[in-house]
Amino acid sequence: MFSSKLLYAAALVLLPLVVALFGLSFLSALLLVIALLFVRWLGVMAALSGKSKAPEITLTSIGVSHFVEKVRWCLDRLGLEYRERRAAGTLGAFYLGRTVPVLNFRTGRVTSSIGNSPEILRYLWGRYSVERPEAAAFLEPTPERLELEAELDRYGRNLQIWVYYHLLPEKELMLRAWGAYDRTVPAWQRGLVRLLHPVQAYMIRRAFGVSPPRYEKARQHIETLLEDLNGRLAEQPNSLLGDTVQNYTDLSFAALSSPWFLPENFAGQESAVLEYEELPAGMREDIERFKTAYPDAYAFIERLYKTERGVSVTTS
Ligand SMILES: N[C@@H](CCC(=O)N[C@@H](CS)C(=O)NCC(=O)O)C(=O)O
Repeated sequence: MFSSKLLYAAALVLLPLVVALFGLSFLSALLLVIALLFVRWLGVMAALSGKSKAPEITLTSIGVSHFVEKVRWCLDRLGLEYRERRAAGTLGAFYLGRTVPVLNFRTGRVTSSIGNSPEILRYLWGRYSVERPEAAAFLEPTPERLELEAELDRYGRNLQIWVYYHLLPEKELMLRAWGAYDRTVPAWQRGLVRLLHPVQAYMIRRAFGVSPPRYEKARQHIETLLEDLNGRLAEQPNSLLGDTVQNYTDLSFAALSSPWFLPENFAGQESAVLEYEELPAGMREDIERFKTAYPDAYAFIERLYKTERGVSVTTS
């Protein structure tokens, strides 16, 4: 339930309190420090000796992240086996300074990590274009794909503002989106995110500058992108860049659209994390507009989710 690194960090933080609480002598405190360092060293040696049970690939995620979905989809397309380690939303960002997705993978005897979805996809391409050239071809980062990916990632950030504008006032929906009821999230994190909800909501509001004008600007950016992609797809329905074979930008567009597309069985969860019917009216209005004003983009996302993820939508 707790990772060994986390337990070790907690022990370090609690050590001075233990010393103060029990009025330990200098010698006893020194022995405690040496014991902790010894435990840490044993962990390091176990990892180096190859006896560590760390899986080949682990994806650090939160339940509803569309940036995680972008990477998850590419891992699945590559046919890789990986484990997902799901955390509660917002805790990692504000207390550990890390965003999700993070890809952790064994490199020889050590485990390495990369954060930020574009960098993760570059790593996957670098490694698997050699190991599995055919399967990895969709990840080739051509200049056009990189340019489109940057635009898509911007769309993903605007969608964060869009989601938070609509959902921050809805405590229960927000908690659900942060994984407070997801049993694959460690229980202590579920409890913590519930306890800290007002603080987390405040920090999110500040971090994203969530406000009516900011929402309006984000919605306009979202619609500008949807309009552009809708136009491209009306002419070339198979792929955003007109390729015969879909590439990672196509999957990224579908994945990053998940906050409004609301796929069922998102991220292997048994039902949609948030149901269309329970969303605030303003959010539903926006979703209806995205669907009806950009039908080719919507149909493209729907088709990709159906054919590649075996799921249908909940927005009808
Ligand atoms: N540029 C980053 C953005 C990642 C991002 O913003 N992730 C959000 C979730 S969608 C996050 O980590 N939120 C903090 C948290 O929930 O701990 C990427 O492409 O990976």
